[in-house]
Amino acid sequence: MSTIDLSARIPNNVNLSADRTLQRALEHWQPAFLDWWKDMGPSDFLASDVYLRTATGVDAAGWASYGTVKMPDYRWGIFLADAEVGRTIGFGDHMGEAVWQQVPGEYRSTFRRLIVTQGDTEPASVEQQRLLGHTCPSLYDLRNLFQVNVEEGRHLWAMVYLLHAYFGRDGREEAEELLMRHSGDADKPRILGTFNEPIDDWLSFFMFTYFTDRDGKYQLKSLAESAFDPLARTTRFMLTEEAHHMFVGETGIGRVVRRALEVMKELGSDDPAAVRRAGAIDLPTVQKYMNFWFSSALDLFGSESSSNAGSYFANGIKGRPDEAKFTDHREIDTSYSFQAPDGAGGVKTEEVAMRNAMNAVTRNEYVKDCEIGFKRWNKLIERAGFTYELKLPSDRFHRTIGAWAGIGTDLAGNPVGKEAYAEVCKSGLPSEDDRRFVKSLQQRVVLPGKMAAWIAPPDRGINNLPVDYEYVRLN
Ligand code: BYC
Repeated sequence: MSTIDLSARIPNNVNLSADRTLQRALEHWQPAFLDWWKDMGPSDFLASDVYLRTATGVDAAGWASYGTVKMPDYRWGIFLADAEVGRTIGFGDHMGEAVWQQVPGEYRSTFRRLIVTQGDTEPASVEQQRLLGHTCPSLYDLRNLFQVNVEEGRHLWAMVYLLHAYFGRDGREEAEELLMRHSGDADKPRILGTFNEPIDDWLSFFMFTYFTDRDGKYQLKSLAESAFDPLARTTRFMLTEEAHHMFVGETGIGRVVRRALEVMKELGSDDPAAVRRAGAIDLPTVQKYMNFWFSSALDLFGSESSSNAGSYFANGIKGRPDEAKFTDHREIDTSYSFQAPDGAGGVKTEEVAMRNAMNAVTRNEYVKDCEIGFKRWNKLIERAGFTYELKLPSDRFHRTIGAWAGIGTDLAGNPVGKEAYAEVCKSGLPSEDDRRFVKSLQQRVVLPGKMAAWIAPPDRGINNLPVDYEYVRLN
């Protein structure tokens, strides 16, 4: 591929047409990415025409250009949010110094590792979701799935850009590796646990986009504070796209709840078995999926007490989400206390240096953000005249990372014995039977405007188009 083709093909604001080194790296990587997309991306929809949003610039007009495109022809671009003139480091030991336009040698391997970890999640999620298209509940949802997928692809490009532009040969090698690890692969799995779980039903997809993508939002917000300016600017732009992914999750769960309520009203009963017989997903099953996906997303924040997190903060590598809203940006002699298991079935208070508690601080902000959807869904339930309440389980429940890893608790976070915990998991997490039931509903609906029986239609279509617009033409 000639270099002129390359910069025309890749919308960017990084002056790609003048950067020979970057062009050479991308000439190599771009065909490998396309091969990966064909092998590991959405299965079977390569020839479909999809109504997609493409970022062609960072301003209001450019970041959301809509049009119909076949996914392999999607123009994955490279964008950094506009530079902030005179930006200085906003936290840690380097606070007040000018931000870095190159990676300082002493932090190089740490930055590379964080960028690789972030980059790894993006293609992982596309791989996890690759079979979902076959069971889409509507063309509207199919289009949203593909929009999320192509944008995760673009987020991979964003991290690969940083690896290529700032990390030389080892960056190029890491970029290749990002296409070699695969979700759930026994030999070369994705780096973070959750990203190796398949997502093979749409309820899980909505949970993933609500809970897991929101972890993405908070990690990106923390990286957007980084002293390494290209990383900060790249992640700031990624956040504009991330909002749609969480919209898909929040409205998806809301539509499942709405459909359950319609059926409950028709039946005049909230009996879960009757709701299921009528082809909708009962609210207790929705709650169990929430318990599973929330606990799994919490693990993505790392441990409450983490010397890694402490040194990221001290060195200006990764801050807190919306760092400016905190009062102390150095946190030198401050501490953070949290509740941990005491090893004897009870709870004790632990105190750690605030710097080492940054994972917990970020996670707390995430949990607050998760609660917003619950208010909306519970309002739907209340308005429909039912008394059920959907709620977040305790952040101690069902954990595999951090202070509560492997400790049995009830849904409210009280430590319980082994047998009682097995009972809580049985009633509080999706059982084989629940999963079978949800899967039994997954049937492809592709008539424009039609919805599967287990989900209500959305309130409105995409970009002011009607809900019954043919968002995907299946060629
Ligand atoms: N799985 O000190 P600790 C997204 C490792 S999602 C496996 O407690 P630390 C997206 C850890 O690496 C956002 N390993 O934690 C969403 C460390 O290993 P070493 C992705 C784990 O290092 C949907 C050891 O355990 N972005 O964008 O402070 C769709 C001790 O760790 C896990 C990022 O994650 C785990 N869950 O923080 C698409 C941002 N947790 O050093 C996309 C970049 C911990 O002992 N990553 N470990 O060998 C980070 O900032 C950090 O790596 C973490 C962990 C927050 C993940």
